[in-house]
Amino acid sequence: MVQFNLKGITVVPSEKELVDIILSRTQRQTPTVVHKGSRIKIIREFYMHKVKFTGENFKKKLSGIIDDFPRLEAINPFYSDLFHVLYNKDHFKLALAQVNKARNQISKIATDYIRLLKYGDSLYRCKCLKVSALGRMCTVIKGIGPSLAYLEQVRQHMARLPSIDPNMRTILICGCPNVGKSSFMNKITRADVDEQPYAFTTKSLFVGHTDYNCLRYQVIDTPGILDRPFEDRNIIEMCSITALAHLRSAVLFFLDVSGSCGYSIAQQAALFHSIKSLFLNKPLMIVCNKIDLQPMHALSVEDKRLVDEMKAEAQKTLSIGGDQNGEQQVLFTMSTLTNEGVSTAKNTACERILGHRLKLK
Ligand SMILES: Nc1nc2c(ncn2[C@@H]2O[C@H](COP(=O)(O)OP(=O)(O)OP(=O)(O)O)[C@@H](O)[C@H]2O)c(=O)[nH]1
Ligand SMILES: [Mg+2]
Repeated sequence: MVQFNLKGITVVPSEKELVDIILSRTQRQTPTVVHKGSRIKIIREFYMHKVKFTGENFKKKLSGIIDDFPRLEAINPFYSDLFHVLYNKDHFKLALAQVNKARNQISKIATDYIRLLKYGDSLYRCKCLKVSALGRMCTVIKGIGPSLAYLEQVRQHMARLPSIDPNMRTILICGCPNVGKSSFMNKITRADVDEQPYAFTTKSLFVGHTDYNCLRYQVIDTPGILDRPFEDRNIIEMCSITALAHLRSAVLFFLDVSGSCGYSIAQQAALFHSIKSLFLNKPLMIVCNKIDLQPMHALSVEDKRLVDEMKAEAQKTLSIGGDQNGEQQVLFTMSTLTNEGVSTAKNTACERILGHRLKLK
């Protein structure tokens, strides 16, 4: 699997910059004077060289752009899906295809005009052909202006994405919005994720690292997910879904038992059941957060039943995933405010993902 270098893509110039770069290079790096009295062969070669040189440079620059961007089929499926969620795969491929088409057109213009120049019979005629060739090349470049601008935007956005290593030991934090995912992330890593008392504070994936027993673990904080049909989910939620679907990780499903997040336990349980297929084959833990506001023993009968249902479901997922010790603890309680249960949850998650990976090996 090709490692996808998010930050290594060079700046994509605008169409104007591209034309300026290439034309000034032609001016600086090719001979500048030819005498009227020179033999016609010399004059033709003089202008042919200019056309060829300009065409090659355009082609080199465009090839550089095409090669720099990742081939979506060759990179890790997590990244190719995330790419699709964020930038739309079709739009991206179309932009690259247009750059490629421009490259071919420029190639053809260069060959055509070089052929015509072979029959140029005067300095004036040869010069006109050269001007026309370069002009047509620039027109082609102008045509791909929007594609270049789009690719540059993708590049800038990509450079700001977190560097997630899909093959590392990973702990993934998910759940409804506002349940305290980022608070937990900030407790166990040195990441500084924004935590606010409203939904969708976290708008993209965040990565931090934590150590346990001399090993390093990658912790991923995801944006909150709402319980609604797949096609209604927004880009922010889809980032979480992509991470859940592709990363081999221990999953911590956060449950706000106090309901202060704005979602009742029933709503959170509905979300759990709607995305439970994504938890298959992963060590899953249900973390009941904010027990400082709502102790577990004071839960209503109905809420208790919902939590028990989720617990049973989680245990089932574990045993389907080949985990024979079906009675593993899956329900944890925590308060990121008082620190109660924070380290237990973290340590257990680390042990589980380590054990899971060893088993897979
Ligand atoms: N009382 C109490 N409040 C908490 C606890 N954990 C988090 N909070 C508060 O809950 C609010 C939301 O916390 P965040 O960590 O931003 O929640 P989040 O799940 O990351 O939210 P999104 O990023 O919007 O999905 C903040 O105001 C926190 O102070 C807790 O254990 N007890
Ligand atoms: Mg958050």
